[in-house]
Amino acid sequence: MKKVGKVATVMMTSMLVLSACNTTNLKLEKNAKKTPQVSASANHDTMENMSHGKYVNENTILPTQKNMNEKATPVKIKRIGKHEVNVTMTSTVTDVQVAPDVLYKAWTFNGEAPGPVVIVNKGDTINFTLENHDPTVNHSMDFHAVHTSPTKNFADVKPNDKGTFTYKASNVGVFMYHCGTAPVMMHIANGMVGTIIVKDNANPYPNKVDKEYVVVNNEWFDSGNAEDMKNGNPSHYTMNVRELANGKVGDTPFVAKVGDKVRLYFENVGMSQPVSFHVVGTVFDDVYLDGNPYNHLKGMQSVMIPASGGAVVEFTVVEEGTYSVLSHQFDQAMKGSIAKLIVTKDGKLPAQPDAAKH
Ligand SMILES: [Cu+2]
Repeated sequence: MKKVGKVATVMMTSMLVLSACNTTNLKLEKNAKKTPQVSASANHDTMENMSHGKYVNENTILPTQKNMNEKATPVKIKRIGKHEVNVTMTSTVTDVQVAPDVLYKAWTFNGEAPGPVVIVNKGDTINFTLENHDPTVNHSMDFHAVHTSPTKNFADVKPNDKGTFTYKASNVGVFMYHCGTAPVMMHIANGMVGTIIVKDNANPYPNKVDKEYVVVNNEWFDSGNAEDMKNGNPSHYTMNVRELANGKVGDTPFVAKVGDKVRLYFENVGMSQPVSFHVVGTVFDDVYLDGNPYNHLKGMQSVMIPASGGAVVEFTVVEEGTYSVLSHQFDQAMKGSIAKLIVTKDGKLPAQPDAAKH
């Protein structure tokens, strides 16, 4: 698991244990020798080291995808003008570990599930290219951050082909992206989801913050079965966390120091369920629904985020401790919609983090 922080991971908690399920906290939990948690990763080092697993979605894997397991690669974002960026992503098939000895053959963007965080600036024209490495299935990209014709610019890209689409990111905020190929439900449930953040550097959020993280909630269906998806009862949730440092996505642990003001870019990429987003032990001093500065709320305990919705939340951590970042719908938290923010005096990880309480 040594590189687990460098790729997006899918981590599932056991029904019996409320435990961390983000990349960094997996390490913490292991170090702390707590009750073992069920974890998952799209990381190939992990794959190589694990014993032979069984795909939980075995019955739904297409024969041509059976031997595919493409390595995670970073999203390519190249600025070609003051207000123009080229973004290139792949659609592919990647093994995702959903529990010890249990694999999910996922459809992914860039070999990650959820896919990589994309960051652009307000007003940018995005030239988006999707390289479809899947040998059998069409895929596409639906960015919630743009105004465009879906039929033209969210169009399918055929297997082993690529397509380029152009649109503008006019609205600041935190948005979902997903594959929009029919049946959309299946492409979303199989892992083709992620987060795009549109920043406004000319008019940033008013508060100065010490730490920024991207937190992404997702749903999984261990059968891979369309009927289960239609019934909207996920077997697992995940809460992935990525650091944002100097505007770039990093992989440092989910930590803060006492007195820090923390900003979370939260996005609910799950297929169907709303999420009651909450951080144990604090109050959201400032909330911007969908990350838009005009949607400003104060003093919120929990924020209801619809499927596909997002929010920017800010709070200050005043004491040391382990702060659960979770859906307060506890059926979801018990199935994995929980991560843990470690707060220490110096902002460094302790050898033995204390147990979360709620
Ligand atoms: Cu797709």
